[in-house]
Amino acid sequence: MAEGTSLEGISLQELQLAARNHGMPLEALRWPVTPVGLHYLLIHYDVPDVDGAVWGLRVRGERELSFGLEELKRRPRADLAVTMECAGNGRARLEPRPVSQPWLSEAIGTARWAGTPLRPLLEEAGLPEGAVEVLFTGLDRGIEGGEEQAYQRSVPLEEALRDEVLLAFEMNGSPLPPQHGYPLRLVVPGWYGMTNVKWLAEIEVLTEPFTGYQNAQGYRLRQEEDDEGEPLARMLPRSLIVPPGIPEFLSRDRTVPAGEVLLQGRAWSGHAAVESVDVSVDGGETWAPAELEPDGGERWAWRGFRFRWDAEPGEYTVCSRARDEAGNEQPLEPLWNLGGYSNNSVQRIPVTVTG
Ligand SMILES: Nc1nc2c(c(=O)[nH]1)N[C@H]1C(S)=C(S)[C@@H](COP(=O)(O)O)O[C@H]1N2
Ligand SMILES: [Mo]
Repeated sequence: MAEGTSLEGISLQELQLAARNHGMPLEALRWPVTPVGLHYLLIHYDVPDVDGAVWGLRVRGERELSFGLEELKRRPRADLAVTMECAGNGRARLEPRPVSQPWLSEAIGTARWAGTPLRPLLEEAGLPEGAVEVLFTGLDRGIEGGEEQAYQRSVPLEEALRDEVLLAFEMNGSPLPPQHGYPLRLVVPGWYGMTNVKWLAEIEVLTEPFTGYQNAQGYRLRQEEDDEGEPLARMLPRSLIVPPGIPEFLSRDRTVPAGEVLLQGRAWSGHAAVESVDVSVDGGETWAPAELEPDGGERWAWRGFRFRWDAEPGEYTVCSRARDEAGNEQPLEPLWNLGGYSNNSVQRIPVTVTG
């Protein structure tokens, strides 16, 4: 068994992480934009206490610029609905289980982020000859993999220059709350959550790839400790269904009365638009197409789907499977990797239909 993995039950350390970093209750899939307090949360270290009145952002390109919060708010404004998912979503369903934040399938949310586009700011600072990446540094510090660090992630230059990349100071129409990065965070639509650096303090254009912990050690797909691995980037397709009927308290297994059951859910992919979603009520033996809701022109937000199920009494396992226009499809079984990343295998909901 690889180091740092466990076939045993969740440890108190994993529970400690899980109690801080909450998921989105799946019934919140009903809302196209997730209410702020229901959006998932992932904080590697501590929520920093930032005074927006004295906070400043440093931007280092060919020149060094600095901005206060009010200055950033006076710049051109853009807003975008963006579905965000932690790269570790699905980790706790891998066997052996990689030991880290033990997500099942709820590390998701969609917010309407508003802020100022990144690109013009980088252009004002000037892109040095040979620029390859842009480094984003947060104010939060901690120790990870034995290294003391600020939370820092780099983004390839061509991604950082996409029109949709925002420096966001609002979430769902209000200033960012402390836990989501007040006063400013990066939003890179389509990428897994770790890229969207919160509590931003500094942005630096790099002429060499960043070799810090969160890019070189963390967030890579590897089978063994000494593999170099592939860096994680865009979200693979995933779909989730609002659990139907009512839950049993402890197992959260569902009970619904026989008759027509409307199964509703949402699907997304960071690679390409969602092309189709299929639904199964027999654990993935047979599938039927769900109806996609109109996409509302929001490429970076999840897409609603619905399926009418004529449910007869019995025991069922309800599943959904999304496919994107690039041909990526959710697998039926998880693909294991050391860090427990990007497990987008299909959701399985046990449902009892009563007569
Ligand atoms: N500064 C900073 N930014 C961060 C993190 C962090 O711990 N510190 N966590 C990252 C990870 S792993 C994820 S999944 C997302 C979670 O964003 P949310 O808590 O707003 O949902 O923030 C990312 N940005
Ligand atoms: Mo994450």
